Amino acid sequence: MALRFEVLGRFNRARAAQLTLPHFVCQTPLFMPVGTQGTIKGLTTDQLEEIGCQIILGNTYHLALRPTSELIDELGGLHKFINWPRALLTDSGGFQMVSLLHLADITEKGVTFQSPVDGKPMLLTPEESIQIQNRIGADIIMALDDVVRTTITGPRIEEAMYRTLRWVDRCIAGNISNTQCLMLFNFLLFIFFPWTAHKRPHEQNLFGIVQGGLDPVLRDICVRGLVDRNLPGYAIGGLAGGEDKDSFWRVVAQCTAALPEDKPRYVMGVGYPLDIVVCSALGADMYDCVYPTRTARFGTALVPEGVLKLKHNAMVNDTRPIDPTCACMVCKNYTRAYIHCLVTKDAMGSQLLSYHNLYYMLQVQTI
Ligand code: PRF
Ligand code: ZN
Repeated sequence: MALRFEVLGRFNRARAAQLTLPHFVCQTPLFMPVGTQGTIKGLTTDQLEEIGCQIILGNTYHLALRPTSELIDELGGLHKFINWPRALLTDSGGFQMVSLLHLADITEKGVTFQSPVDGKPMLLTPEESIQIQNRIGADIIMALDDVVRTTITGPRIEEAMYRTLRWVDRCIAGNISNTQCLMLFNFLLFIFFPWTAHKRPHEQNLFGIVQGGLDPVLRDICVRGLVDRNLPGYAIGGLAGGEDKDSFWRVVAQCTAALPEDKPRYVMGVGYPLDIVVCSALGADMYDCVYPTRTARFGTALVPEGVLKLKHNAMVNDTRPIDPTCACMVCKNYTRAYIHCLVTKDAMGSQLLSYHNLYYMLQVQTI
């Protein structure tokens, strides 16, 4: 296991912990901004460090298409490629395919989809997802899961949960065999060409993902199955897809209560400030979401009262900062009137809003 998880303090079910990863020592609860292609749209890695970002998320599916995992590997791994010294996590790709490409077809072998590059059918298997993630080199890699919307009912939920458990075994086996091959390769490389050895696959942590829709019996089977496999961390998947808050929080409460105390718990795709506070109170530690940066590109700022729409006409001559209580660089230097003027007209508008929104999220995680 290439991580250490030390709980530093508890309040009822909530905990604050130190998560030591190969590239960074993180404090939890933590929020991971999503950098689909490796980069967070509109922000430099220096700015991300400046606002206290500890770990960013990349997507296997997008990175495998462009620039390709082979190229990232050849150029020394994703950390080096994007110039990010801190921690990285890659998602396995299945969820992105199913959510982005309605034509994706899931069978026992894997997920088949039409390549957006040349339209040819492509198959992503659990073994391939792991191989790609091993090449990318993130600190945390995710098992390929069979994701279904929580709003559907019937036998498909059960099928997806059991398939997720079968696929996690293929991911574990693939990760072990790639790791062994690469360790041997690295050893030989180190003996003959020590300056070229950069791959450290044994320092990656494979997390399993709990599925099972809104059904407590299925969630219970999945949690137990994953805990038996003794993985370094566990994610709660299949949520934040249109179900009501009560059902969503109920599933999180059930899973966090059953997952081990001494391992990190990651709720996938969650990024509304309220959900982060509630899930952290229920004992979750990690989150990711495109919401803060996506909503910034639509001209919306996150503020303690909720949201502030910078496109609104009322901003035309408003000389206050986005949030007078915020200590970020944007709120210290720019007025709402200026950002209103830029928004939709100049990339700087969404860059400034993304900076503020991520700063806000990274403050929420420390409350
Ligand atoms: N699985 C994976 N990635 C995800 C999710 C999931 O269930 C979600 C939750 N809808 C967000 N991202 N692999
Ligand atoms: Zn601010």
